[in-house]
Amino acid sequence: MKVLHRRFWFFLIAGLLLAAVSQAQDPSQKILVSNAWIRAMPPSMKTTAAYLTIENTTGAELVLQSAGTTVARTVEIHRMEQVGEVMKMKAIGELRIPAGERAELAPKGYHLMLIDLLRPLQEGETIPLALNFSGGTTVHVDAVVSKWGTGASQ
Ligand SMILES: [Cu+2]
Repeated sequence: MKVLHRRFWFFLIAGLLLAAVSQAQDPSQKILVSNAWIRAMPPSMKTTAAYLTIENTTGAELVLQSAGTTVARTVEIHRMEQVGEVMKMKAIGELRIPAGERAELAPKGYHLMLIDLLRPLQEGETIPLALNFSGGTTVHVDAVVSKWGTGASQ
């Protein structure tokens, strides 16, 4: 009886430790995404942009490789670039975020381009975005549709 008890406690404690360790190792918990919003557009527009802030507390470089959403056929990572007198958008393959740093995707800078919208987005509704990072980590975030942003990342 006594042996059985000891075993019980051993497995209980080992199980709790394992759970704690696996949670600490889940990199998605160390990728902090905030201020996610999508620009509200007239219903005739088939593209719009999503903005958000990604904070990398994983301790290693983080690479955003792609993104997805249920409301657009394609999502591209874009950057605004000065070409002569005008600002132009350019698709970039990936966005690197060094350890301990944050990337602000905001108007006039980096953004996620939602291309071929499957339906018009209503102001105030919440749209799920999936951010796919190198190493197979995906972070899900809800972005609110707004004309002017969340206020924090305007
Ligand atoms: Cu763009």
